[in-house]
Amino acid sequence: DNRSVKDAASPQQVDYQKVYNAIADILEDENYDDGSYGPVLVRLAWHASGTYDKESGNGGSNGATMRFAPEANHGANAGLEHARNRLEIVKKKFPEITYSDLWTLAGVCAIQEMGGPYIPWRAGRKDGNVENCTPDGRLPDGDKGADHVRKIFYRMGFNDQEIVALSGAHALGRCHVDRSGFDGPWQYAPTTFSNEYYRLLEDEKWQERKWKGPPQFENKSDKSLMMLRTDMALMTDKGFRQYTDKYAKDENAFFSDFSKAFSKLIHLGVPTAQLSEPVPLKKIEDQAP
Ligand code: CCH
Repeated sequence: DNRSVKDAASPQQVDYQKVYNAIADILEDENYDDGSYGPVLVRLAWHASGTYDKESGNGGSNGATMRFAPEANHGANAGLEHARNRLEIVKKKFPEITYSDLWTLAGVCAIQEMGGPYIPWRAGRKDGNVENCTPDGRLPDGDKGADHVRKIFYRMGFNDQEIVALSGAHALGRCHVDRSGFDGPWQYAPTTFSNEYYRLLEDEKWQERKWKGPPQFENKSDKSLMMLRTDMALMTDKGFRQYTDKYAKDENAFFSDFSKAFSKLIHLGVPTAQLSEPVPLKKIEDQAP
């Protein structure tokens, strides 16, 4: 219903490279987690977008409806207030950008600045109202298997190869007991984007962790890393495994496929007519000093 969607500033009025640089400026904080807000910003962009339902066409990043209580309080979104609050610093400097553009742009910035591939990004998302909130249950549960993962991601319009590529984002960040109930990082350098997730899935021995928390796996060698059941499915399910093998061996293939799949994710459900041409967003290291 377009009448309930506020008109945003025309996308041409915003200098997105400046916004990008302002986000890059607030990524690091030695007192937060592993020293970076990057991972939780990637999770925000993903959860804002991953509510998309291709049948009804609703959900997705257009709207930024996680600002409102029903969606902010969905169990899957626990902890994302850290990301949303951090981005308020940038929103104050650039009030003309919509939240929905800001959150997806922040995901792109975080991935690129943590060493990941360039991600094509278009501007033009409009912020919605509380009525545009999606129902709970559209995002995946970590304690389930391949069938659940397929059901959730097929609903967004992704195939097996894209599911495996997107999951490589778990190279970043960690699980927090007070957010999801799960605990720990997937790899040893959780603020560096790489194909480590696939390599460790295949090269480490994984066993069920014995603890009071929800079911998760730990690596036998030093028990400092974790995998969710949904992560393990990428190794145990034949349809997924071929791509896990490929990305474990070939980081360039992973970077290229991740870039396409993540770009698709953050534009799901946004009417094409609303979107700008792709906006070139340079990494800080590639900008003239
Ligand atoms: Fe994820 N993810 N994710 N994930 N995720 C969690 C954390 C991150 C699942 C469950 C969890 C994707 C797919 C899945 C990130 C990016 C992506 C956590 C811990 C759970 C649980 C949350 C906490 O406690 O803080 C499941 C299940 C699936 C699929 O089946 C996809 C796709 C992406 C992005 C492309 C990132 C990044 C994090 C780390 C967040 C942080 O705060 O460190």
